[in-house]
Amino acid sequence: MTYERLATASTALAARIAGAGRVAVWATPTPATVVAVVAALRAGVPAVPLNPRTGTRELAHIVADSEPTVVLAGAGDALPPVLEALERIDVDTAGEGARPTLPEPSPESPALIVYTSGTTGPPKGAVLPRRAIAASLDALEDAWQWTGDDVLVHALPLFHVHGLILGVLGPLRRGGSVRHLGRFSTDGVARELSSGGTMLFGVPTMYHRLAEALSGPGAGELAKALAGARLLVSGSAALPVHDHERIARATGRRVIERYGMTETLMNTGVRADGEPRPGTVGAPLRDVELRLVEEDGTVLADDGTGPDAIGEIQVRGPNLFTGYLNRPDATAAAFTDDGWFRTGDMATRDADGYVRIVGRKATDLIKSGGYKIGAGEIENALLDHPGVREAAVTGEPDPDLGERIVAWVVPADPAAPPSGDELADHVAAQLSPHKRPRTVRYLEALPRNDLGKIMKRSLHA
Ligand code: MCA
Ligand code: AMP
Repeated sequence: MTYERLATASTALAARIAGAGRVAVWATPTPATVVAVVAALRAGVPAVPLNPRTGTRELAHIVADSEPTVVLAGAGDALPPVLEALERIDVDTAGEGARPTLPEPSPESPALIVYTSGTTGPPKGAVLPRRAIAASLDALEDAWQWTGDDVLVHALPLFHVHGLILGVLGPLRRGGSVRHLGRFSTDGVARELSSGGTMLFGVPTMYHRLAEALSGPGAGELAKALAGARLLVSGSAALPVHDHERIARATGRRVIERYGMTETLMNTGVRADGEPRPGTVGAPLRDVELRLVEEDGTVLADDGTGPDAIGEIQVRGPNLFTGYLNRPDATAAAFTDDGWFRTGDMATRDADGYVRIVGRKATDLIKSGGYKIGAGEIENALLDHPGVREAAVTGEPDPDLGERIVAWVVPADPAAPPSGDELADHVAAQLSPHKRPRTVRYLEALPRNDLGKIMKRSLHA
């Protein structure tokens, strides 16, 4: 799709949705989604990107919470019943019409509402103002010398920050291009990078699969394609050093990492002209203030914090969200009194400012395939299944997904426990397929302390 076509189609759609309170976007990896999001941005109407695979319970929550009046979808998309009450507009990627200059909404006005999981309860809607998106993308321009000549290749879903903001709005802000693979494949990456692609964005699971393919048949083509890219960037979770090294050995090229969060967009990154250092996520990006804070509130010094000094990453800057939709309590809890956002990520800092993420404060947050998943939401869904009496969910290390969701279940009837597949299907249908347990373990009782709280650490023991 050319810029000309995108401008015409999105302006025509913007005229139709102008004045709507919020629009939901059925975010398939297609040009229709791009036209829909751009139209919403041009109209100044906040867009709520929806994962088309979201299950009934989670989708009902998102719709009730964000109250969109319109849903934008591709012409052939079948929408679930919960969206039927909304006005549906089929996105016409060939839409025609005049192209009046639309007024630029204020920088603080909400652009996108992106749902993200916490440790307990259903996902919260992070309200992202235009200012944050612009600031974060411009900081990446600075860090990566990202220009209109860049051709970005990726296969990230378009309902999260990584794929939508970095992966689509990023190239648009620079006047560059994007080639979305539709779905991830190592062949697709090789094909696009060897025919003009200059940058690859992906989550660690994708780089792990590239590392695997680099030792299989057809490795030569893939290695050449990766070696020819200007930048290979990984984010959304930690890329294990082992995969960093395998890719470097096979291609002579180093993957660089950046660290972000739905609420903060991008915080740190290794620069294009910086030293790639596996195991680190680089230094704070332009205009991002970052500090490490110990449990007792002590702020670690910027310099001289050795590798043993661990603290929670707190950030401040124009890249931050404005708050969680309808959740002033959660918003207040996420910030310190002086406006620092508590990320919950634990890190150390090298002498030159490179940040190393070493863990997470909450054990009840799981990162699987680059998706953030709360143990609590899965436990609640499992408890809804008639065959489950008690349930606890943990994450276990997984070479492909980073972490794998494990469900510990006390069956209602020990003689006839629900199968692992049945429970996985149940969670996929209620929440999302990527939240389904990959392993189910059956117990007679969950280990609890004197207060009745489940002791998750003893589960693994
Ligand atoms: C399997 N499937 C099922 C079931 N079992 N569906 C329903 N019920 C079941 N019981 C389906 C899946 O939906 C999927 O369908 C297929 O089987 C395989 O699924 P799975 O094994 O789960 O995943 P995968 O296809 O191997 O996906 C790996 C992936 C994916 C491509 C790496 O995890 C991914 O796209 N991750 C990106 C996450 C991301 O963008 N995170 C950014 C958020 P089908 O094959 O048809 O699809 S973080 C962020 O934005 C911050 C700001 C940051 O820092 O970036
Ligand atoms: P999300 O809420 O899905 O936006 O995920 C944000 C979280 O992903 C952060 O709080 C980090 O825990 C994690 N994350 C993102 N990028 C990286 C990275 N490069 N290395 C390690 N963790 C990361």
